[in-house]
Amino acid sequence: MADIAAIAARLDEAALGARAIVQITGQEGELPLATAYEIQRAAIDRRLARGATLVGVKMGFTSEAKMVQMGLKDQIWGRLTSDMVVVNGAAIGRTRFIHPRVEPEVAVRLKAPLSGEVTRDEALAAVDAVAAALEIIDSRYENFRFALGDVIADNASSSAFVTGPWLAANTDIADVAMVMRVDGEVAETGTSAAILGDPIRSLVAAARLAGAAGLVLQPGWTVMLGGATAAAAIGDARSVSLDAGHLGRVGFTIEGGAA
Ligand code: OOG
Ligand code: MG
Repeated sequence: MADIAAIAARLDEAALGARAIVQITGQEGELPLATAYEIQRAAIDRRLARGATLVGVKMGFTSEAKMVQMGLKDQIWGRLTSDMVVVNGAAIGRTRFIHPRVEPEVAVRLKAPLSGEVTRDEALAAVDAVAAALEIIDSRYENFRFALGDVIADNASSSAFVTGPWLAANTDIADVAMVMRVDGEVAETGTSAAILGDPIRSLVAAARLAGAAGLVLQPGWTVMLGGATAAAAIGDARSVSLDAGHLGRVGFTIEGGAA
Protein backbone atom coordinates (compact mmCIF):
# COMPACT_ATOMS: atom_id res chain seq x y z
CA MET A 1 0.00 0.00 0.00
CA ALA A 2 1.55 3.28 -1.13
CA ASP A 3 1.91 5.99 1.49
CA ILE A 4 -0.12 8.68 -0.27
CA ALA A 5 0.81 11.58 2.01
CA ALA A 6 4.53 10.74 1.94
CA ILE A 7 4.69 10.45 -1.85
CA ALA A 8 2.64 13.63 -2.24
CA ALA A 9 5.10 15.45 0.01
CA ARG A 10 8.04 14.16 -2.04
CA LEU A 11 6.49 15.35 -5.30
CA ASP A 12 5.49 18.70 -3.83
CA GLU A 13 9.00 19.29 -2.51
CA ALA A 14 10.56 18.23 -5.82
CA ALA A 15 8.42 20.83 -7.59
CA LEU A 16 9.15 23.53 -5.00
CA GLY A 17 12.88 22.93 -5.04
CA ALA A 18 13.10 22.14 -8.80
CA ARG A 19 14.92 18.92 -7.97
CA ALA A 20 14.15 15.66 -9.74
CA ILE A 21 13.25 12.50 -7.80
CA VAL A 22 13.26 8.86 -8.85
CA GLN A 23 9.99 7.56 -10.20
CA ILE A 24 7.59 5.87 -7.81
CA THR A 25 6.79 2.82 -9.95
CA GLY A 26 9.45 0.21 -9.36
CA GLN A 27 10.32 1.67 -5.99
CA GLU A 28 6.90 0.93 -4.50
CA GLY A 29 5.54 -1.50 -7.11
CA GLU A 30 2.80 -0.58 -9.58
CA LEU A 31 0.81 2.50 -8.72
CA PRO A 32 -2.91 1.89 -9.24
CA LEU A 33 -4.40 4.82 -11.16
CA ALA A 34 -6.92 5.65 -8.43
CA THR A 35 -4.05 5.85 -5.92
CA ALA A 36 -2.05 7.98 -8.36
CA TYR A 37 -4.91 10.50 -8.59
CA GLU A 38 -5.18 10.54 -4.79
CA ILE A 39 -1.47 11.38 -4.60
CA GLN A 40 -2.02 14.14 -7.16
CA ARG A 41 -4.81 15.60 -5.08
CA ALA A 42 -2.81 15.37 -1.86
CA ALA A 43 0.19 17.09 -3.48
CA ILE A 44 -2.00 19.89 -4.85
CA ASP A 45 -3.75 20.22 -1.46
CA ARG A 46 -0.35 21.12 0.02
CA ARG A 47 -0.10 23.93 -2.51
CA LEU A 48 -3.64 25.11 -1.74
CA ALA A 49 -2.74 25.13 1.97
CA ARG A 50 0.05 27.60 1.09
CA GLY A 51 -2.54 29.95 -0.44
CA ALA A 52 -2.80 28.92 -4.10
CA THR A 53 -6.25 28.38 -5.59
CA LEU A 54 -7.57 25.93 -8.19
CA VAL A 55 -8.01 27.69 -11.53
CA GLY A 56 -8.73 24.78 -13.86
CA VAL A 57 -7.57 21.47 -15.20
CA LYS A 58 -5.28 20.21 -17.96
CA MET A 59 -5.60 17.24 -20.23
CA GLY A 60 -2.64 15.10 -21.30
CA PHE A 61 -1.97 12.60 -24.07
CA THR A 62 -4.84 13.87 -26.21
CA SER A 63 -2.74 13.88 -29.39
CA GLU A 64 -0.99 11.08 -31.21
CA ALA A 65 2.25 13.11 -31.26
CA LYS A 66 2.30 13.27 -27.45
CA MET A 67 1.38 9.60 -27.05
CA VAL A 68 4.22 8.61 -29.37
CA GLN A 69 6.71 10.98 -27.72
CA MET A 70 6.04 9.67 -24.21
CA GLY A 71 5.04 6.07 -25.03
CA LEU A 72 1.73 6.31 -23.13
CA LYS A 73 -1.75 6.16 -24.64
CA ASP A 74 -4.28 6.82 -21.91
CA GLN A 75 -5.67 10.30 -21.46
CA ILE A 76 -4.74 11.81 -18.14
CA TRP A 77 -5.62 15.03 -16.39
CA GLY A 78 -4.10 17.33 -13.82
CA ARG A 79 -4.98 20.38 -11.81
CA LEU A 80 -4.09 24.00 -12.65
CA THR A 81 -3.37 26.27 -9.70
CA SER A 82 -3.05 30.05 -9.49
CA ASP A 83 0.72 29.85 -8.97
CA MET A 84 1.08 28.18 -12.41
CA VAL A 85 -0.40 31.13 -14.31
CA VAL A 86 2.03 33.07 -16.51
CA VAL A 87 0.78 36.29 -18.12
CA ASN A 88 1.10 36.37 -21.91
CA GLY A 89 4.47 37.93 -22.81
CA ALA A 90 5.84 37.83 -19.26
CA ALA A 91 9.29 36.66 -18.19
CA ILE A 92 9.65 33.55 -16.05
CA GLY A 93 12.66 32.42 -14.06
CA ARG A 94 14.56 29.39 -15.39
CA THR A 95 15.51 28.27 -11.91
CA ARG A 96 11.95 27.28 -10.99
CA PHE A 97 12.16 24.40 -13.49
CA ILE A 98 14.12 21.13 -13.68
CA HIS A 99 14.06 20.23 -17.41
CA PRO A 100 11.14 22.17 -18.85
CA ARG A 101 9.43 21.42 -22.13
CA VAL A 102 6.75 23.43 -23.89
CA GLU A 103 3.65 22.41 -25.82
CA PRO A 104 1.30 24.30 -28.16
CA GLU A 105 -2.26 23.93 -26.93
CA VAL A 106 -5.78 25.30 -27.09
CA ALA A 107 -7.50 26.43 -23.88
CA VAL A 108 -11.12 27.15 -23.07
CA ARG A 109 -12.57 29.20 -20.23
CA LEU A 110 -15.83 27.99 -18.73
CA LYS A 111 -18.95 29.98 -17.88
CA ALA A 112 -20.95 27.11 -16.37
CA PRO A 113 -20.12 24.06 -14.24
CA LEU A 114 -19.34 20.89 -16.16
CA SER A 115 -19.00 17.39 -14.77
CA GLY A 116 -19.53 13.74 -15.67
CA GLU A 117 -20.91 12.41 -18.94
CA VAL A 118 -21.70 15.39 -21.14
CA THR A 119 -22.39 15.66 -24.84
CA ARG A 120 -20.28 17.73 -27.23
CA ASP A 121 -23.09 20.33 -27.36
CA GLU A 122 -23.34 20.48 -23.57
CA ALA A 123 -19.58 20.97 -23.35
CA LEU A 124 -19.67 23.71 -26.01
CA ALA A 125 -22.52 25.47 -24.21
CA ALA A 126 -20.34 25.75 -21.08
CA VAL A 127 -17.52 27.52 -22.95
CA ASP A 128 -17.14 31.23 -22.28
CA ALA A 129 -14.04 31.91 -24.39
CA VAL A 130 -11.23 30.16 -26.25
CA ALA A 131 -7.52 30.91 -26.62
CA ALA A 132 -4.25 29.60 -27.99
CA ALA A 133 -2.02 28.54 -25.11
CA LEU A 134 1.37 27.18 -24.15
CA GLU A 135 1.88 24.65 -21.41
CA ILE A 136 5.22 24.24 -19.68
CA ILE A 137 5.61 20.68 -18.49
CA ASP A 138 8.44 19.77 -16.15
CA SER A 139 8.31 16.19 -14.92
CA ARG A 140 9.48 15.94 -11.35
CA TYR A 141 11.07 12.58 -12.26
CA GLU A 142 14.66 12.07 -13.33
CA ASN A 143 15.19 12.07 -17.09
CA PHE A 144 11.51 12.88 -17.70
CA ARG A 145 10.85 9.12 -17.40
CA PHE A 146 7.72 7.68 -15.85
CA ALA A 147 4.96 5.08 -16.01
CA LEU A 148 1.31 6.14 -16.20
CA GLY A 149 0.76 6.11 -12.43
CA ASP A 150 3.88 8.21 -11.87
CA VAL A 151 2.88 10.98 -14.26
CA ILE A 152 -0.68 11.11 -12.90
CA ALA A 153 0.66 11.44 -9.34
CA ASP A 154 2.96 14.21 -10.63
CA ASN A 155 0.00 16.33 -11.77
CA ALA A 156 0.47 15.22 -15.39
CA SER A 157 3.90 16.96 -15.46
CA SER A 158 2.21 20.35 -15.49
CA SER A 159 4.28 23.26 -14.27
CA ALA A 160 3.00 26.52 -15.78
CA PHE A 161 0.72 27.77 -18.53
CA VAL A 162 0.16 30.88 -20.60
CA THR A 163 -3.03 31.74 -22.43
CA GLY A 164 -3.25 34.12 -25.39
CA PRO A 165 -6.04 36.64 -25.93
CA TRP A 166 -9.45 35.24 -24.97
CA LEU A 167 -11.73 35.12 -28.01
CA ALA A 168 -15.48 34.58 -28.43
CA ALA A 169 -16.70 31.08 -27.60
CA ASN A 170 -17.84 30.52 -31.18
CA THR A 171 -14.34 31.12 -32.59
CA ASP A 172 -13.33 28.08 -34.63
CA ILE A 173 -10.77 25.96 -32.76
CA ALA A 174 -11.24 22.74 -34.74
CA ASP A 175 -8.37 23.04 -37.22
CA VAL A 176 -6.05 25.90 -36.38
CA ALA A 177 -2.50 25.81 -37.77
CA MET A 178 0.10 26.17 -35.02
CA VAL A 179 3.74 27.20 -35.28
CA MET A 180 5.75 27.09 -32.07
CA ARG A 181 9.14 28.81 -31.97
CA VAL A 182 11.90 28.45 -29.40
CA ASP A 183 14.43 31.31 -29.55
CA GLY A 184 12.88 32.30 -32.87
CA GLU A 185 13.51 28.92 -34.52
CA VAL A 186 10.53 26.81 -35.53
CA ALA A 187 10.44 23.93 -33.03
CA GLU A 188 7.08 22.28 -33.81
CA THR A 189 4.28 22.80 -36.29
CA GLY A 190 0.86 21.19 -36.30
CA THR A 191 -2.86 21.73 -36.10
CA SER A 192 -5.35 21.83 -33.26
CA ALA A 193 -7.21 19.04 -35.09
CA ALA A 194 -4.51 16.72 -33.69
CA ILE A 195 -6.18 17.11 -30.27
CA LEU A 196 -8.53 14.09 -30.38
CA GLY A 197 -9.56 15.06 -33.93
CA ASP A 198 -11.58 17.91 -32.39
CA PRO A 199 -10.37 19.79 -29.28
CA ILE A 200 -13.88 19.96 -27.79
CA ARG A 201 -13.69 16.18 -27.35
CA SER A 202 -10.91 16.85 -24.88
CA LEU A 203 -13.26 19.08 -22.87
CA VAL A 204 -15.85 16.28 -22.87
CA ALA A 205 -13.13 13.92 -21.58
CA ALA A 206 -12.03 16.45 -18.94
CA ALA A 207 -15.59 16.65 -17.57
CA ARG A 208 -15.82 12.86 -17.46
CA LEU A 209 -12.39 12.13 -15.94
CA ALA A 210 -12.40 14.95 -13.39
CA GLY A 211 -16.03 14.11 -12.59
CA ALA A 212 -15.06 10.50 -11.87
CA ALA A 213 -12.68 11.90 -9.24
CA GLY A 214 -15.46 14.01 -7.74
CA LEU A 215 -14.28 17.30 -9.24
CA VAL A 216 -16.78 19.61 -10.94
CA LEU A 217 -15.20 21.96 -13.50
CA GLN A 218 -16.14 25.45 -12.36
CA PRO A 219 -17.22 28.65 -14.12
CA GLY A 220 -14.17 30.85 -14.66
CA TRP A 221 -11.82 27.87 -14.84
CA THR A 222 -9.38 27.29 -17.67
CA VAL A 223 -9.20 23.87 -19.31
CA MET A 224 -5.98 23.15 -21.22
CA LEU A 225 -7.01 20.68 -23.91
CA GLY A 226 -3.59 19.09 -24.54
CA GLY A 227 -0.55 19.47 -26.76
CA ALA A 228 -1.22 19.52 -30.50
CA THR A 229 2.37 18.43 -31.24
CA ALA A 230 5.22 16.78 -29.38
CA ALA A 231 6.72 18.92 -26.63
CA ALA A 232 9.93 20.89 -27.30
CA ALA A 233 12.74 21.14 -24.75
CA ILE A 234 13.29 24.68 -23.46
CA GLY A 235 16.90 24.05 -22.48
CA ASP A 236 18.74 27.38 -22.26
CA ALA A 237 16.33 29.16 -24.60
CA ARG A 238 15.31 32.72 -23.84
CA SER A 239 11.96 32.92 -25.60
CA VAL A 240 9.05 30.75 -26.68
CA SER A 241 6.17 31.83 -28.90
CA LEU A 242 3.19 30.26 -30.57
CA ASP A 243 1.53 31.59 -33.70
CA ALA A 244 -1.96 30.18 -33.93
CA GLY A 245 -3.48 31.93 -36.97
CA HIS A 246 -6.79 33.61 -36.11
CA LEU A 247 -6.32 32.63 -32.45
CA GLY A 248 -3.36 35.00 -32.32
CA ARG A 249 -0.04 34.81 -30.55
CA VAL A 250 1.05 33.71 -27.13
CA GLY A 251 4.52 33.58 -25.64
CA PHE A 252 6.89 34.14 -22.76
CA THR A 253 10.54 34.83 -22.10
CA ILE A 254 12.88 32.99 -19.76
CA GLU A 255 15.46 34.66 -17.57
CA GLY A 256 18.17 33.50 -15.21
CA GLY A 257 19.72 30.05 -14.92
CA ALA A 258 22.39 28.64 -17.20
CA ALA A 259 22.94 30.42 -20.51
C1 OOG B 1 2.72 14.41 -19.61
C2 OOG B 1 1.82 15.60 -19.93
C3 OOG B 1 1.19 15.48 -21.31
C4 OOG B 1 -0.08 16.86 -23.06
O1 OOG B 1 -0.42 17.98 -23.44
O2 OOG B 1 -0.25 15.84 -23.74
C5 OOG B 1 0.57 16.76 -21.73
C6 OOG B 1 4.09 14.54 -20.21
O3 OOG B 1 4.24 14.43 -21.42
O4 OOG B 1 5.04 14.69 -19.44
O5 OOG B 1 0.61 17.77 -21.06
MG1 MG C 1 0.09 19.57 -22.16
